[in-house]
Amino acid sequence: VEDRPPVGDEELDSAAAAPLPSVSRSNLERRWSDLTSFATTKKVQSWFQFPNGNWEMGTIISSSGTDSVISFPEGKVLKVNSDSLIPANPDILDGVDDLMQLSYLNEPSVLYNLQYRYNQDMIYTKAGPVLVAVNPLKEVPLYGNDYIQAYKSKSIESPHVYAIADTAIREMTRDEVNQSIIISGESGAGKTETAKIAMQYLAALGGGSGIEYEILKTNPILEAFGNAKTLRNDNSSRFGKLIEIHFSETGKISGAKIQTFLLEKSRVVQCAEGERSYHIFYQLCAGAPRALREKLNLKDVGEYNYLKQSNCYCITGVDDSAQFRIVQEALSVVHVSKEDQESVFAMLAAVLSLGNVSFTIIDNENHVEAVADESLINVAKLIGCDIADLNLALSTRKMRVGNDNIVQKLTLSQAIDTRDALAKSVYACLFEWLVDQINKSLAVGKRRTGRSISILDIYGFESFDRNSFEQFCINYANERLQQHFNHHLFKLEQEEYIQDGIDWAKVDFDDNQDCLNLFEKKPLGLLSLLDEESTFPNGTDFTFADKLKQHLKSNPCFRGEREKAFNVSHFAGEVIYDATGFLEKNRDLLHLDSIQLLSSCSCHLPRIFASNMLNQSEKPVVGPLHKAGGADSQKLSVATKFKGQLFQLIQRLESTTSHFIRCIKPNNSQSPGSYEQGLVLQQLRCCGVLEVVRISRSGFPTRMSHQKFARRYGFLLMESVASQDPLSVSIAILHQFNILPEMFQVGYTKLFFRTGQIGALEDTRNRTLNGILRVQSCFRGHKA
Ligand code: AD9
Ligand code: MG
Repeated sequence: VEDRPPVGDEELDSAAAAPLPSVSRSNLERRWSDLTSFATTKKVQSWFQFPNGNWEMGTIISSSGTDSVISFPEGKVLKVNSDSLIPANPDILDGVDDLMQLSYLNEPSVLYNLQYRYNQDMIYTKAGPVLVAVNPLKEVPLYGNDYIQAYKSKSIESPHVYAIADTAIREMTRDEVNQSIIISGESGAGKTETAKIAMQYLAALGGGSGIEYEILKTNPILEAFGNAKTLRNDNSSRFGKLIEIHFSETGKISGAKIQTFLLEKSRVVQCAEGERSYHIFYQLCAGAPRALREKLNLKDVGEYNYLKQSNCYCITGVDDSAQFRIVQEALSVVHVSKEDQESVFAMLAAVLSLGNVSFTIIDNENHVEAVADESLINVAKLIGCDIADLNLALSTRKMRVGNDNIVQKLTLSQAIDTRDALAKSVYACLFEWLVDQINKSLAVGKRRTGRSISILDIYGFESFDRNSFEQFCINYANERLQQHFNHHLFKLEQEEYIQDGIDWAKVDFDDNQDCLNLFEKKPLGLLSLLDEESTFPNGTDFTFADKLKQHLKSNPCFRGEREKAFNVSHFAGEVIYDATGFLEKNRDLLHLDSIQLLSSCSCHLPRIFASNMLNQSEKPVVGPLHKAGGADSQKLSVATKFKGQLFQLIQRLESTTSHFIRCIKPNNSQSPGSYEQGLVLQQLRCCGVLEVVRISRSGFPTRMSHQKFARRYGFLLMESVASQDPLSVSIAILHQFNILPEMFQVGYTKLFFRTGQIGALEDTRNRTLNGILRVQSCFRGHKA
C-alpha cells in the first residue's frame, strides 16, 4: 500500500507553511520568529512544554519583543519566552495516517499525532517507509478474516501490519527478491504480537497446503518454552527469533525455518522477585494429567526451589493448565510424537528436581556430596543414570595433572554452580532440540526454487538500572540492526541518488560505525578483550574491566566507570554495564563430567544433548584449560557465537528487501489508555523515526529501472512511441499519466518517484490486466 502524497502547502494555513526538510536550525528559528510576530494578526497554534515535561497546545494571542502570550484550552494564559514555543500543525492535519504529511515535523507534533490516533484505537501510523505500532494493551477490532480480505483487495488503505505483509508478498512476487519484516522495540512494546499478526496474514494469503497451520502452531510452543513473565511484560520473549517462510512459485507457503538467538538460560535457575521462570514449568505442574504427574513424580509449583524463589506463580488472566493442553496439541501438530513429548516433560521435571538437590558437607575443607534424597533419586530416574554417577558428577571434578587423572572434590558453592549449570544446559539443549524438531517438520522440500519472507522478532535496546552481559549482547545486536536500518534507508538511498545523477542535497544521519568498532575491533575491542580474558585461568571480572579501561580509554564511545563498571555510548543512549558475571556467562562452561554423565544416560534426549554439546566444542576457544580424560571442555564463547549468528543474520537480511515495524510501548504499567509522552518520545528517538520521516519526505523513495518501467507499464500507452528505447517509452508513460515534474526525477539508469506515485500506476495496470483476463476467459467460455 503506497502512502498518500504529502499534503500540498497551499492547502495549509499560510502561516504554517514552513516545511521542515533541508531547513537548518537557525533558519528555522528565524522563520519561527517571523511567524510569531505574524501571530498578532493571525491566531497561531503552538506547543509549550510544561515543567512536568508534557507538551500542550495553545494559541498565541500576542507577541512583543522576545515574549509571547499564549492561552490554553482550559483557560490558562501564560506569558512565555517566544523561543520556547514550537509551531503546531493546523487542525486539518490532526491524526494524519502518515507522519510525512505533517507540515511541522517537530517532536511534540509527532507525539500528538500518534496520541490522537491512539485515543481512537488507530494504533498504526506510517512514518514514511516505517510502520509505527503503538501497543493498545487491550483487544482492538482490527484483525481477522474480514480485515485480511480488505487489505488483500486494497479496499482499506490505513496503515496496518497486514498492509506491510501485503507489500512484502507483492514485492516478493513482482521483484523476485526475498523480503524481510524487521520488528523492533522495547520489552512489552508488542513485537511478538505484531510478528504473529504478520504471520496470520501470510498464512491466510499463502495457505492451502496445510503447512501454514503448522507454522502458526509454532508460536504457542516457542512461547511456552522461551517466554516468561517479567516486570515489564507478562509474556516476555527471552530469546530472539527469525522465521523464514518459504513460498512456492505459485505463491503458496511451502515450508518455514526458524532460527533462535541467545535464550536467557540463567532464568531457569534464578529469577527476580515478582517474575517467573519459563511458562512451560508452570503449565506442566498445573496441567499434567494424573498419570503423567505420577510417572514424573511432579509436585506443586510451590515445592520447587527454582520456581518458588521469586514468589510469583500465576499470571492474571492466564490459565496455565489450559495452556498446557494447547502446547501438547501444538507439539502434535508439528509432529513431535507422544513418546518424545513425554521425554520433553521428563526433562522439565528433571530440571525442576535438580533445583531441589541439596548437598551436605563431608569434611573440614568444606567439600560436599549430594544428599541422596527423593530429589536426587528422581533426577537420576528421569534422565536415566545411576544415582551414584549423578552424585559424583555434581560433587567432584576429574582433572588431568601431568600424566595422572585426579579427582577433585567440590566445595558447596562449586557444587551448587555445577548443579545449576547442568540444569541450565539441559533446558537450553531442550529448547534447541525443540526448534530442530519444528524445523524438521516445517522443512521445505529439496526444490528450493521459490522465495521467502522472513520475520525478525528480536529484543530491542535495553537500559536498566543494572546492565549485565545479557544487555551487553542485546544492545550490541541492536547496534548491528540499527546499522542495517541506516544502510537500508539512508545510506543506500543517498548513494543510489548520487550514482544515478539525481539532484539530492546530502542528508546527514547518525552513523553508528564508531560504536560497532568499539565492540568488534580486533584485538582491542570489547568482544576480543572479553574473549581474551575469558581464556585466562586467572581472569576475573575485575581484570576484564581493568583491561577495558586500559585499552579503550581513548575511544569516544567508551568511558570507564567506578570499580567493574563501564559506559558505552550507544546510538540509542548511554548505558553503564556492570562487568560482574561477564566472564562466567561468556565462558558458559559445562564441565566435561556433566557432559559425560548425560552421554551415559539411558534416556535418548540427554544423549542427544551431550553429543550436541560436544559438537559445539569442535572449534576454539574459551574457558580455562583443564584437560580431563583426554578431551577438553573448551568451546566457542557465548559472545563469539552470538557475533557469528548476528553476522549471518545481517548478511541474510542484506539480501532481502526489508520492511521495518517499530513497536512503541505507551506506558510502563501495561495498562490500556495511558499515553506517557516522555516514554514514547524516548522510544521514537531510539529508533530514528523522526529522521526517517524527514529524509523520506524530502527524497524519492520509489524507483525502477527504465527498462523495467517501460516493460511493466508500456502496454498501457494509448499512442505508439516513435522510438522504442526504454527511456522514451518511460517518458511517454509519465506524460500520458500526467505525473507532475516535481513528483519524479529521471536518473541515468532509473526513474525516481515521490511516495504515492507508483501506486496509481499499479492500480491502473491491475485494473487493465484484470479486464484483459476477463475478456480472455469470456472468449474461452464461448469457444467451449
Ligand atoms: V518482549 O521484548 O518479548 O518482552 P514484546 O514482544 O515487544 O516484548 P509483546 O508482543 O509480548 O511484547 O506484547 C506485550 C503485550 O501487549 C501482549 O501480551 C498483549 O497483551 C499486548 N499487545 C501487544 N500488541 C498488541 C495488539 N496488537 N493488540 C492487543 C497487544 N494487544
Ligand atoms: Mg516478545
